[in-house]
Amino acid sequence: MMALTKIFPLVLLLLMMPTINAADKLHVHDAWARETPPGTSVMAAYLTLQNPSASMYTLTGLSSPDFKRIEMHRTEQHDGMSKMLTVPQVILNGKGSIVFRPGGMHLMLIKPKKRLKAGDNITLTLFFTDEHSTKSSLEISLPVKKATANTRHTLHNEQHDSHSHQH
Ligand SMILES: [Cu+2]
Repeated sequence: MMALTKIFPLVLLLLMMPTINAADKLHVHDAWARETPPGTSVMAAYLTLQNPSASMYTLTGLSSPDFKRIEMHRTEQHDGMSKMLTVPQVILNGKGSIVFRPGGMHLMLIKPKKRLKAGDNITLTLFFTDEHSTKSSLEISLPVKKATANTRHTLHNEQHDSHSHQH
């Protein structure tokens, strides 16, 4: 009886948790979203995901209360034209990292629910599955920033492409 009363609160606690959150082990660095002019329907965001564990994760998608939807994109050069392709999921190897950066793989934040300016913060949830198909998620907050002189030239292509986005 003694043991049972000790175990019961723990069982209750486990039941109340939506998932055992394995993604908490992952590290996020350099997360930011690029400020866009008023009326723009897409924003690009960047971050580095680092996996200090030996387990493999698959990033299966993202969501945000601030946007209608989030897509993962890859910029590719085709006959001198740059083009964005949707990436359905990304593998994060054990001890590996994924980099979303200007000019490469990036996050496309689609249809903001309000105008977001430099200094604002965006909440993002990243969804993962592990090797055992166990789902987990990671919630992060990232700042909206103006593009710096350093990133502006690489951003040109994405900015250009976002105008031709069909959403
Ligand atoms: Cu894109």
